[in-house]
Amino acid sequence: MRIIHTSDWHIGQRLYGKERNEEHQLFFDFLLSTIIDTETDVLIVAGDIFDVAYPSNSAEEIYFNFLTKLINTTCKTVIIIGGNHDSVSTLNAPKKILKHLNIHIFGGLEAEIEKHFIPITYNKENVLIAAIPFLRDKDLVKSVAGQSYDEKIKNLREELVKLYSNALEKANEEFPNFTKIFTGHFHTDGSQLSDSEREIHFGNLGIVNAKNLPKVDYWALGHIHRPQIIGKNDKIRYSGSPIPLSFSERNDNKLILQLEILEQNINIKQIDVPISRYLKKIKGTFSEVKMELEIIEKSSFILLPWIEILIIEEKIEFEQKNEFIEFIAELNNCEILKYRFEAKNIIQNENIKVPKSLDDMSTYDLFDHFLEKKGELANVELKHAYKEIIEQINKNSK
Ligand SMILES: [Mn+2]
Repeated sequence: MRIIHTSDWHIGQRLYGKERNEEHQLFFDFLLSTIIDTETDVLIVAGDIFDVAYPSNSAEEIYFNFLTKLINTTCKTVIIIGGNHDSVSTLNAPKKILKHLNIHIFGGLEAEIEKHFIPITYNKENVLIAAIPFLRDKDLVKSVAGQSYDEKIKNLREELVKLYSNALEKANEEFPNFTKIFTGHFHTDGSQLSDSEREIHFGNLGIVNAKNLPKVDYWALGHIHRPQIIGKNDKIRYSGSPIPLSFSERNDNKLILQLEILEQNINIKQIDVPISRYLKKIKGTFSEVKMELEIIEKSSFILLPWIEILIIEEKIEFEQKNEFIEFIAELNNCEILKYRFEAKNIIQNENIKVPKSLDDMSTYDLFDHFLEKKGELANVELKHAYKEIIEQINKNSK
């Protein structure tokens, strides 16, 4: 049996306001052809299907088009769980009808854990997938009055481990002799982050120690955008996001994981996702940056490269800055997503002082900025309360 594990698609994501739809479409074309070429039987998507709770029509179209194309392939079972970015109700809306196509959606936690069990038998190979989504605070504990923030977090982590241990116990009773694959969308201890998982820092649950997780045959995890093995155990894995979601991920190897299960042994293979768009950061003086920009080869990639620039000079002359803006406007081998000037010495002309643009800041960054001014940057409790408010607003604005 062949299974593909992927996660953190974040369909509909924007980078400095730019749509990523073309990149997602190219990824789905690649995923589809990989599934067909390798005769994959099962697809697992470990959360963060969409970037926002209420995705745009074009984001939904990309998603449903892909699912439709899967119907005529060897991939007869699709398992999709909700991540922290997904709205449970958005993801679950087509759940009933998709179930008839063997596409199993778990936007949120069901009342009974057994509802998350998907037993699969192909070629005499028996696999049980426990498709458990991102767990929200309310799924884990009722809030207890008078409990400190630290106590609450500790409690949440313990409850998460308990929930999974209980799931494994039930799975062993109901499906003995099945290979057990569990999904999860959470942050484990020791994982390497990039810039695009900002919600983590406001994390409900914080970090789970992988050592405490029950021993299953494979953990198909989502939430962290860099692909990685956790705790040197190659059966606990984050597949990472298929496209770089921030400039900090520009040098990451983006991939999907393929599990080959034979006589209950799991063999794991990484399959690289081709880069459709090159992301590059350039830092230097005016002339250094110009030189680097000129040598970028457009033709090496399907889509136009996207560049982030930081110019550092002793002092920045107004004319020089204008000249540079004209220069980048005429480039056709790449697109400049963002540029910034920084003078090493005292800035002489007030006009060239570029404050951090609001466009570059998320709601959370902005709140961080506010906390910093108030000397409360380390106050996780306030961050947590803020996150709850933002989530409530997003929910109500639909
Ligand atoms: Mn994510």
